[in-house]
Amino acid sequence: FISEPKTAAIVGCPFSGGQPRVGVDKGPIHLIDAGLVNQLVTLGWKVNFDGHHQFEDIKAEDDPPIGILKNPRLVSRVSESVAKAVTGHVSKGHLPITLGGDHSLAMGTISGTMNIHPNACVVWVDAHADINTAESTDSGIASIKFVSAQCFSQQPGCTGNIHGMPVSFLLGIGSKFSEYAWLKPLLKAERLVYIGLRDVDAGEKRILRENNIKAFSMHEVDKYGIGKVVEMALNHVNPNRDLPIHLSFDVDALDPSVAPSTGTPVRGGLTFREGHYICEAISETGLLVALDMMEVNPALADDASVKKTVAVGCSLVRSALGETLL
Ligand code: EXY
Ligand code: MN
Ligand code: MN
Ligand code: MN
Repeated sequence: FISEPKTAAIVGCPFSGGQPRVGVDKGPIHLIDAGLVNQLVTLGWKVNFDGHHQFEDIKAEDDPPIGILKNPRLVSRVSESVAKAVTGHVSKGHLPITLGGDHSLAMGTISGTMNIHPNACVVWVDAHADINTAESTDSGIASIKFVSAQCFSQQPGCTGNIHGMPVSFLLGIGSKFSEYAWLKPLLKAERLVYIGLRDVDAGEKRILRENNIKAFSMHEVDKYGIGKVVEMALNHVNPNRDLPIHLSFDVDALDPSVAPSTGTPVRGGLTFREGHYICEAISETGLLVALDMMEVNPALADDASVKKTVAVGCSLVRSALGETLL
């Protein structure tokens, strides 16, 4: 699916409107400043990067919540423009690498991929399922009286931060909002698989069950090992290994000891090698058509932690683009 000479297009997205913490908008700037472009050139890629993606700004006072959704218009318009950029790259046989920024951007990246490859499958690597709906919100908060001892969530259920919701928008489940009319439900539940989950709200668990969505939590990673998990995940979404793959990687899938600088860290995550193995195995399929590296927040934690998180973000991208150990 990628034309020769193989070309990557960096879509740097300094955007934080899908969540409340400042600093995640600086993630792409740090990843680029760490030398990502040259690292990919060294791997044999032609790399297109002509500055970070520019968004229109919508002032907070012009963007009041719609129901529970926070910054709804801003998130919608930014994702829509990211979708256009990604569609443009994919249509030319280039591999877009979207650097977040928060994970609400994946509404744009995955729509952008699926506009060209409607049969693409999505591998979503994350501590979280990011599949809340406006409804799972209230039901979540009303039905849970405790937070799982394993979870760090301050608040059970959807918070209205749209980075916890992009997957439901992509699947077309939950209530529809006219501001998101551009977002077509192109993704089918059977073409989606998760790896790394460990902080899933009660309402989200119900959505996963009701829609028969395949998910490999950290429990399955412990039980089967990462090699078997990736094989089972691909067998589910891509049984004949002939469909294009969109890999959406939230850096918080990694254990906080490996990737501390992120807004919603959850202990018990993927090791450094497990994270890289996923990227290597997907690269080996030769089917990767788009990649997201999301939720690097250089404003959180000390300098050494920031360096470590940015470095691991770059090395995950390199692995997905074919860097091997030997
Ligand atoms: N499930 C929680 C919510 O919906 O607010 C937490 C979501 C965190 C999402 C991070 C980006 O992966
Ligand atoms: Mn391009
Ligand atoms: Mn996420
Ligand atoms: Mn996450």
